[in-house]
Amino acid sequence: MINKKVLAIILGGGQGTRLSPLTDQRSKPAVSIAGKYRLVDIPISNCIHCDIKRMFVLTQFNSASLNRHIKNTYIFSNFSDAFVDILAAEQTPDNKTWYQGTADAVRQSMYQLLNHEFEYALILSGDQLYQMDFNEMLDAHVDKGADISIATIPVKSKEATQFGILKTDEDSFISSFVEKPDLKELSGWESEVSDEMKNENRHYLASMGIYIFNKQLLIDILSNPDTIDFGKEIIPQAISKNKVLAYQYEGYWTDIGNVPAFFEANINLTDDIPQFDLFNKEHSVLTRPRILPPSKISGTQLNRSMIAEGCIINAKEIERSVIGIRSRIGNDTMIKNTYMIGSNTYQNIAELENDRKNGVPPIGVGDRCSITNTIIDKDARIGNDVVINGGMHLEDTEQDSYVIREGVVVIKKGTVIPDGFKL
Ligand code: ADQ
Ligand code: ADP
Repeated sequence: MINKKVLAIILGGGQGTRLSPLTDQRSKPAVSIAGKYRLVDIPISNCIHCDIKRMFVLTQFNSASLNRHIKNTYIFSNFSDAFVDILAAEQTPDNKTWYQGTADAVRQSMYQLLNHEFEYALILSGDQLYQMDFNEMLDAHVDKGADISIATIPVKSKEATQFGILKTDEDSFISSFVEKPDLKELSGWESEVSDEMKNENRHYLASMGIYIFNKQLLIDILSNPDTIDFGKEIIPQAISKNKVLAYQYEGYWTDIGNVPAFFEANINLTDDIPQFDLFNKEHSVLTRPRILPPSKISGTQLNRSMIAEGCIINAKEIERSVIGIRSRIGNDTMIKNTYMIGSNTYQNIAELENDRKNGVPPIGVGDRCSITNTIIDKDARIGNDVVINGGMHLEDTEQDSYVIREGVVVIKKGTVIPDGFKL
């Protein structure tokens, strides 16, 4: 029953610049993943599967789509104490600033958290793809008498620079920690890892940014207003004063906090046996049940693609792509390595006719297009005969209707790409 003593705190994102432009008009937890879910569904589903059902989502701004999604999705019985509440950074008479960092976000939300009884705070990132049983981590935390526990995963040296890297003693307590070390700082930070991890060259233990804190300790630590971030200040300071346990995890886990990683995580879902398994019954990803018709597909050769509900597709070929809810794709169009997020609405015949009269492409992708290595955000209107050929040959750029990040073209939400556009 330890999970009943847990309050989950999901860190829903700072300024969101790394996922821009997907976060320009919505908060990060509301960004769509796999064509029908939202990022916040991942940590919430992990919690629900562990019977941890009291959750706060801390976000930098309150977006309508996040509110609507949470309100319409996570509806619990009146007779349970379960809830998912959004706490957006807000100005109060005592506090004029947005969340300055992860620890500051928790500090500013503390007065809300303390309205609930709990013994352990489970602090989670909102931009990671993984299916994890937090109960095992909680059991280890209690069995070992830890003050703080951190989930860790072995990573390669190339990735180690993006994470908090740590070393442990023989009892798995953390003896040293460095946040995002340079490559040249890495020597001496290797840990003893399993043979499987050794074979994959994953010698460094990284913090997954998943923490369990005993309640009183969290309150005490956050009473120092100079601490802004868990990774930068709190964890490095805590290891000398507290018992900080490393909980080793070796399953699939990936950080999807920037555009290229987000793109890759979505496209990888189309693998024959994807590392993140949406078809796993025990760890299913929960989301809002929408009442959408089945997708209607005509004349399309589909290879290794995922098509969400409510699409109308007449394309010639779709390969290694994820096509989100309510997508409309025209005749003779080819789509490859692309994540089309979908649309919020269907246009009716009169609206389509009106668009045609006004020379505006309808929502979706038009006829005879060729689109590769692209993310198409919601409600974009891509005309006929458009060619978008993303890839490393393109330089990073920021335009009105699209951006390019490490070869991935992102068509912004609701923008118009005119007939004949070529990239
Ligand atoms: P990062 O992921 O780089 O490193 P950070 O940018 O602090 O750390 O983000 C952690 C989580 O908090 C993300 O989900 C982010 O969106 C969210 N977040 C950031 N600022 C926020 C704010 N002001 N308000 C609300 N949410 C916010 C951290 C640790 C590393 C660890 C990696 C693992 O610092 O030690 O290795 O996570 O991914
Ligand atoms: P999704 O999660 O499917 O993207 P959102 O909650 O973001 O849906 O809603 C998207 C848009 O769809 C809303 O802004 C609204 O215009 C429209 N919408 C959703 N549900 C309804 C409804 N029941 N009636 C009318 N419009 C709706």
